[in-house]
Amino acid sequence: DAPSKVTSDKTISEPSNHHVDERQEQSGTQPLDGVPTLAFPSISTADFQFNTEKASDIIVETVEEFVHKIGNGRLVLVDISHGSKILSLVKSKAAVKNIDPTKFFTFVGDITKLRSGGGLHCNVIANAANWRLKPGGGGVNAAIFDAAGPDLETATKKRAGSLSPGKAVTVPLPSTSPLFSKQGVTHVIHVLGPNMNPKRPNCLNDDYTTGCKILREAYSSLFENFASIVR
Ligand code: AR6
Repeated sequence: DAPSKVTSDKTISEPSNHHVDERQEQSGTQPLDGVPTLAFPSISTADFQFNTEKASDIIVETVEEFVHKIGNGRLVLVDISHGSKILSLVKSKAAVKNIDPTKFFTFVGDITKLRSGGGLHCNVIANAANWRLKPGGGGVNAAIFDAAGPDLETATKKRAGSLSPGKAVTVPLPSTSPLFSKQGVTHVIHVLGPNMNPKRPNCLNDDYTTGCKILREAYSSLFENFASIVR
């Protein structure tokens, strides 16, 4: 069995490479390259105003802990903007800790268009949700509910009516959702992070002892949910 070289166009035209055929036959429950991948936004650091320096430490530490518990799965921290402070902080701290760059990396792009817009297939995406698990409200939550269509709200309601800070819930996406058919997303994991914004519910009023504990719990819960999908 010859090793497959999946990155070159030349390989695709090689008739002897049956790996290509296998990939085309896949049902959509796995990414095309066969590697389960979770794309996640930085929880709480925009609308919820959580300190990015502290958040970056927590992301890198929880990733380091979970990267060995997800089999051949990968974790990708995504942000929509090129000048993303959280992405650059996490990138440098992950490098210092020598976290395997094939298992964890950062990516600039719209989390709802990773396959069509960025050529990165992620079968699972995380959402920085609100406690009611409702569409709208701006940020990544509004973008994901918009892109997924009404299917996501219906499927979410079947799983949970609300979420406490630090918790996550996995929602399997119906194949009728455009996020499934166009982007290959089979599951959305809603995560509720700690809130430091006085204009939003459950504001922690700068209590970073509690805030850091909740953010850590949120990422652990997110990665555990992803690990259960991979298993
Ligand atoms: N693709 C990738 N990353 C994005 C996108 C996108 N389309 N949109 C935003 N981000 P936020 P929070 C990044 O504010 O701080 C909502 O209203 C963004 O740059 O979405 O946890 C909910 O309903 C940032 O790095 O989430 C909640 O009420 C990250 O996603 C509240 O906001 C998270 O930013 C949650 O606030």
